[in-house]
Amino acid sequence: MIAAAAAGAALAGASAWAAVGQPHDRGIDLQPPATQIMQDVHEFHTFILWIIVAISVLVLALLLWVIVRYNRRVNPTPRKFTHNIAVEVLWTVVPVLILVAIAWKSFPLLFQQERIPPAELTLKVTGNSWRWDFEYPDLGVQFTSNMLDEATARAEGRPYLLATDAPLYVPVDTTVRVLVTSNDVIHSFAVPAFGFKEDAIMGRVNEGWFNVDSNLAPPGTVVYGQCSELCGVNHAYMPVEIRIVSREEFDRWVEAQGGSLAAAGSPAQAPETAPTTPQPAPAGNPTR
Ligand SMILES: [Cu+2]
Repeated sequence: MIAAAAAGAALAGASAWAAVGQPHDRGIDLQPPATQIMQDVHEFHTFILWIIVAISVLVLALLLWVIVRYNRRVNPTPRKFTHNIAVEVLWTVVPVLILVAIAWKSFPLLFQQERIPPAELTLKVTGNSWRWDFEYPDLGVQFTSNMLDEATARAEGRPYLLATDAPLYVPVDTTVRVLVTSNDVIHSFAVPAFGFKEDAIMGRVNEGWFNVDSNLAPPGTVVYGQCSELCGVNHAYMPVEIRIVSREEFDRWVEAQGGSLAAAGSPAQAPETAPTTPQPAPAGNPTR
C-alpha cells in the first residue's frame, strides 16, 4: 500500500516523499502500518471484524427464523414455557468464550504498547495552542512545527491541513521513546501509522514509544498525524508531519538543526552498544 502511495505521489509530481496517512479516493480501513505495533493492530482489527460479522449474521438469522416461523398466522397458539436450560447455558458460555478470545488477543498488544523497551533515542513532544514543539533532548535538537499555510501547501503539492513548515525526522529501525506533555490545555499526539496516541497534559509527562520498521515504511516515507483531543478553536490546525529517513540522513538532519551527535544514545554513534541509561521517571506522573 505504501508502494502504491509512493507511485501516486510520483505520478502527481508532488514530492519525493511517499505519503501515508493522507485521505484518498475510496479510502476505507486503517492507515497502512509503519510499525510492528500498528501491524498487530491491523491483525487484531481483522480478527475482531470477523467476530462482529459472525455475530451479526447469527442474530439476523435468528430474527428471520422467529419472524417467519413464529408469527401469529403460522403459530397461532404459542407455547407458554419460560425456561430452557440448554439455551441458557449456551447464551452464557458462548459470549464468555468470545470475550476470552478477544482478551487473549488484545491484552498482549496493550502490554506491548505500554511497556517501553530500551530506547536508543528520546523524543519530547509538547502540545501548544495550536502547534507542536519537538525536541531530541540528547541531541540538542529543538524546534517548533506549525501547519503549512494553504498557498504554500498547494504550491508545493503537499497536503494542506496535514503538512507542516518543520517536519519531524525519525530514523528507521530505531526504538524511540516519546515523552508527551503540554504547555496549556490537553492535546493528544496521535500518529495512526505508528499505532501511537498519547494525551499531552500540562504538568504531566506521558510516555510511549515507536520503532519504524523499514520493511513496512522504508526511508523516504512521510506519515501524518493530528491532535486527537478537542483542545480549542484551532484544534484542527495542528497537524503532525513525520519524515522517515535512514540513520545517515537523520544524522545529517540533526547536524543541520544545530544538534550534536556526540551525545550518548545517538544511533550513528552507538548502534551496537547498549541502550541509553534509563532516565529517571518523569516527575508528577504517578499513574505509570
Ligand atoms: Cu490540540
